Amino acid sequence: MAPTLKLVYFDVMARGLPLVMCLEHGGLEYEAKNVLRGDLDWAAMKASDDAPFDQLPVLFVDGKPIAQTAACAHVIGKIAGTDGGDDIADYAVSSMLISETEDIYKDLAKGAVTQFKELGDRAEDNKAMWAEAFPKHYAMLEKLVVAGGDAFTSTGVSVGEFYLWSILHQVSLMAGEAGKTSLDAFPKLKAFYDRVASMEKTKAVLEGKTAMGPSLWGQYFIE
Ligand SMILES: N[C@@H](CCC(=O)N[C@@H](CS)C(=O)NCC(=O)O)C(=O)O
Repeated sequence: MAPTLKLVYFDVMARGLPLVMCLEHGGLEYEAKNVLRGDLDWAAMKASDDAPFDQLPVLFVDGKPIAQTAACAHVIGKIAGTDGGDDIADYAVSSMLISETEDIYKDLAKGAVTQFKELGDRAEDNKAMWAEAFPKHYAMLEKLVVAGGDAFTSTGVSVGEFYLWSILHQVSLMAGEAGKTSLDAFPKLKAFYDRVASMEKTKAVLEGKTAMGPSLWGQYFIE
């Protein structure tokens, strides 16, 4: 029997988007709680054993809390059968993409202006993020796009791909506003991004038609 799943997160895309993408594209039933919407008391949850590292997201699998976004994605992939499974090459690529996305996330955390963090004395970090970090990540990813010119795995629907897409999407929203890094210079990566963006389940996620509800998708990273 499929395990029961409950995702707890805040009111922003950030680390919620990759997990909702993995859950929805994996065709899994899940309950979602948004602590900023008041679905539950985050302070009380933090004080309990339900937040293993005092942070969100937390994915409850049959009531057991799993923390760390990457770990949650791996678990979702295993449950949904979208982690590459017995195909070791696909499994490896999907796993690599999850770790690579975390590296991009680190650059964002260092250089980006967010809903809650102003630029302050990080002007150089912000410049380096746009001029060096993103182009370098994108160029390396471009070389890994293989299947059909718009996918990284033989299925094109692994958790690693949805995880990566979720951060590309958030960077694209920033880039759209600031006009600083565009996927246009990386045609295969762009084809991948566009393919996933055009999927019906992705559209439903972005339109807020998921268990997380319409209020989830505030843009966390601004510029
Ligand atoms: N390494 C963790 C980082 C999680 C994290 O930074 N969570 C932030 C929100 S994105 C958080 O819970 N902040 C609220 C708090 O610390 O109270 C992961 O991958 O999930």
